Amino acid sequence: MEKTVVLVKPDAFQRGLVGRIVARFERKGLKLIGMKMIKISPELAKEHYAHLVDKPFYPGLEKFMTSDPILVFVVEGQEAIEVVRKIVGVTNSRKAEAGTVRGDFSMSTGRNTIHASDSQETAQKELARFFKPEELFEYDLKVWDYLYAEDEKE
Ligand code: DAT
Ligand code: MG
Repeated sequence: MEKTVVLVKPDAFQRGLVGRIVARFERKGLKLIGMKMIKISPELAKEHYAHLVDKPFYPGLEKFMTSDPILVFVVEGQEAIEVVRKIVGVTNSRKAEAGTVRGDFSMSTGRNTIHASDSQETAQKELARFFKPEELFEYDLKVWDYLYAEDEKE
């Protein structure tokens, strides 16, 4: 079953949105399998945002992402990567659909409250980047039979 990584950014901490953001994923029926607070170093920020380091806004992005702790968590579910990106909404929160995290909680691109892996390859890399194997938990979700029909389970 697919696993994907979510980061709750410093703006969400400052604005008291962390719990409400996590709740969006729980209520959808995604299984939480790892969660912790971390402080991102400049080196880790450069690795995580390698596709953006040459952009003019990168110094501000790094300063923001390393300014305060973040929450990092992993959810598991069928097609979890795509499902989570839909819940997150598009990068510019002003264009994000109402009902998405960014669409409901933010007015900004640079302060858009949340990050989520955007592909299977990225999810794999981000899992390894942020979590040790022993920080991810395998456990039975007792409601599994009510989240998925027989033919939707692996
Ligand atoms: P996403 O976070 O939707 O995957 P991304 O990977 O293109 O988007 O960019 C990562 C983060 O970088 C994004 O959440 C906010 C910041 N960012 C992207 N484009 C930006 C821009 N034009 N101006 C300011 N910040 C930007
Ligand atoms: Mg991205």
